[in-house]
Amino acid sequence: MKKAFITGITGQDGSYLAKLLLEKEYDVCGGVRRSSVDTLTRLKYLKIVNKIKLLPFEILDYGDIFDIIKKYQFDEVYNLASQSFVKVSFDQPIYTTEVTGLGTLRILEAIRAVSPHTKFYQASSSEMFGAAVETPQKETTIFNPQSPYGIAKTFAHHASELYRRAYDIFACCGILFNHESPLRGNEFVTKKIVNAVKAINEGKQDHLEVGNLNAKRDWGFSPEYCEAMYLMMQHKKPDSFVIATGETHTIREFIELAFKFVDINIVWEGSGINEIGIDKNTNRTLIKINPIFFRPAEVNILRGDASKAKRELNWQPKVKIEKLVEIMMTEDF
Ligand code: NDP
Ligand code: GDR
Repeated sequence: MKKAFITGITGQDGSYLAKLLLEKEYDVCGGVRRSSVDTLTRLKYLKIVNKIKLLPFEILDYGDIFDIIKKYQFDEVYNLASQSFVKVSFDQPIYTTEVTGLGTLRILEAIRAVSPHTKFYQASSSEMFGAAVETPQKETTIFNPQSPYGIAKTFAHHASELYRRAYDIFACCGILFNHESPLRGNEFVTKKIVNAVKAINEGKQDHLEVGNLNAKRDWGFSPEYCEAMYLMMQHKKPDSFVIATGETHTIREFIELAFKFVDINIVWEGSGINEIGIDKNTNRTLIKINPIFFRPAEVNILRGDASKAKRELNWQPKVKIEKLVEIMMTEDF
């Protein structure tokens, strides 16, 4: 039985990845940091919390990481722990870099020192492309990050590739574009929209406030992206792969699709921060712009080219935006 360790197991991807590895009959361990509130809700929702060995884990603490990596001698470590909210990374750049950047290096160092046979997966991000120098973005596209989060992920990505080259560690990097699900954190734009549309439709919320409507993202479905992580770790050699749908859509389009799901057609009026979204039938204002959701620097367009993953891993995304909206509008978490 293979033994895997997932950092960030309480998050969206960590939960789905744990489920996938359990289905593949792995012995799954997960790192959980201490909290005064219950952070196991996703694992409980998926009914897998009792099948996982949960280990106290803090990615800022090298001693903690070293002891775990030395003691368990895992076959595979998936590093998903991160301060993953781009907007917060502008408010807490040093903390974000400690967790998301140096955190990765701490794990790589422990593997190098005491468990070099362990395969390592790094959760790299399309945010590394930032103000992208070409579209679509692929593995060879130069990074141009636009946030402290993007910079920290770029550092972690380079560190992972260096440990692969310099120390022969099986270090894979999945350059994953945005991926969503019912388990997505409430602060990310897709889940925020879906929650608001449901609440507005049930008369529990007056309207939705968002930031930049025109940013474009390549949105996929988290469980499918976790399958790609697993496939990378089973590949004959460690490598880096873009994982994306190849389609890009604006925040505006996502909002329109979510409202359409509850039979509300949105029309837009005005421009800039005065733009509003109106219910075509009732003329009621349902969407407003609030500048507090703008970022000091924005990533305007991301669209990935996953041909390498299709070719070498036989990985294909099936869920595109319409289906994704349907899944998120239908399933409540
Ligand atoms: P989430 O924000 O849902 O989960 C982040 C996880 O990291 C949580 O389990 C959180 O624990 C844990 N964590 C945060 N800080 C620490 C810390 N100091 N020590 C230990 N654990 C910590 O992220 P996702 O599941 O969406 O993403 C998984 C990974 O993939 C992240 O690294 C993210 O940056 C990256 N990524 C995500 C993409 C996406 O679209 N979802 C795209 C590309 C990359 P807690 O529950 O206690 O907060
Ligand atoms: P992102 O995701 O920054 O791409 O990072 P997020 O959903 O936060 O933002 C996507 C885009 O939507 C715009 N936007 C808003 N965003 C939020 N959160 N709230 C709003 O009200 C709002 N209005 C407009 C943003 O400006 C942005 O352009 C996600 C995270 O999962 C990262 O960890 C991951 O690495 C990348 O995806 C790929």
